[in-house]
Amino acid sequence: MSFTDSLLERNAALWQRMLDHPFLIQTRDGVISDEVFANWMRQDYLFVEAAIPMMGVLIAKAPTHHRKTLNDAIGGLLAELDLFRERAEVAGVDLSGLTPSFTCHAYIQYLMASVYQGSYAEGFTVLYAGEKAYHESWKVVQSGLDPASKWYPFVENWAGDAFAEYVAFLERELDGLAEGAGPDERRRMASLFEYSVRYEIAFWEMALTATTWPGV
Ligand code: MP5
Repeated sequence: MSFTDSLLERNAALWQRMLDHPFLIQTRDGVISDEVFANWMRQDYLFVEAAIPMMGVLIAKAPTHHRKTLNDAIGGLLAELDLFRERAEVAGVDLSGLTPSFTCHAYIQYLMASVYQGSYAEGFTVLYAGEKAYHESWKVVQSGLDPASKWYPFVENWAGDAFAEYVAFLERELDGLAEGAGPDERRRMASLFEYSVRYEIAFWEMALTATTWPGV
C-alpha cells in the first residue's frame, strides 16, 4: 500500500468526519446562511494569504524538480485571493481589516512551524493534507450545489480538474518522499497528516459556529 493510502486508511474515520461536516453539507444543499458562509470567506482569505510565505519556505527546501510546480501553486494562491475579492464584492462581504480567529491563527502558525522546523518531506505532508482535504471537501459541495449558486466558483476552484491534477501530483511525490524517508521521519509525517485533518475539521467548525477567540 502506498504511503498516502496508508495515511488515508489510518485516518478514515477522521477524514469522513471532515467530509460530513455540517458546514459542507449545508453549503452542498444550498441552505447555508450568507452570514455563516462569510465567516469562512473572511478566515480562509487570511489562510490563503498566509499560505504564500509557507510555499516560499517550502520552495527554499525543495528539490529542483519541484520548484516549478510549487511556484505555479503560488500563482494559484494569488488567483484564489482574486476569486475571494470578486466573490466578496458580489456577496457584499467586507474583506478589509480582518483578524484571524483562534483556529485560523493556530492553523497558520502550525503551517509555518511545520515548513520552517520540519524536513522538506514533513512540510510537503502538511501541504498535501490541506490540498487533498480541500479537494475532497469541495467535491462534497459539488455533488449537490446548484451551479448557479454564488458560491459555485469556489467549487470550480478546488473540485475542478486542474486542482485534481495538482493533488494527484502531490500524492505521487509524497509517496516518493516517504520511500526515501527513514521510519522516524515517516512517523512524523503521519503525525502531521493527522494534525492537519484535525485543523481542517476545526476550520469548518470555527466558520459554522463563528468562534473567534474562546473566552475573549
Ligand atoms: C486550503 C484552504 C486549501 N484554502 N483553507 C484551508 C483551511 N485548508 C486548505 O489550500 P489552498 O492553498 O487555498 O489551495
